[in-house]
Amino acid sequence: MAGNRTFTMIKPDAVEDGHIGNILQHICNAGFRIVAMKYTRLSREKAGEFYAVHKERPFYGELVEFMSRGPIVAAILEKDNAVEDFRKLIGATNPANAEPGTIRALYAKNVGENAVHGSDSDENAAIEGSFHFAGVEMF
Ligand code: DAT
Ligand code: MG
Repeated sequence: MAGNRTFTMIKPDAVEDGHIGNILQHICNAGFRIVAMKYTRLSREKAGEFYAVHKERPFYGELVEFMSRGPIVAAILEKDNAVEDFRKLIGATNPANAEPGTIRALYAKNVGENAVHGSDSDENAAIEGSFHFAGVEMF
């Protein structure tokens, strides 16, 4: 059965460009409930840990630099079929391939600076949510 929680980050590019409010509005309008949320910044070390699965990829260094260069908004979101529905809402990793109207089509710059993160499985949603939030910060 599909789980009902996913994890997201509004990435440094979208924060720098002033898109926090618009992106949160897309998320809420799509029927996601906010379970947990914080405005924070990843250290290089923490960004490296979060994206450790991509350690061998050629873009890993660039990704860690980018994700630690400024503040982000981290959040846990709830909705039926959350992981899949959220991936649909954000669109493809490369905004050039993202469906019109998706968050990445609207706000992402390129495949590296792509505005938002969305978990790719129920298992990773739980791991990523716990990476950023303690149980007492989830409502
Ligand atoms: P997604 O964020 O859509 O789940 P992913 O898990 O494959 O994509 O990659 C994680 C992040 O790494 C992605 O959001 C941006 C960066 N990235 C992926 N592919 C890249 C590439 N070809 N060049 C530069 N950065 C890339
Ligand atoms: Mg991914």
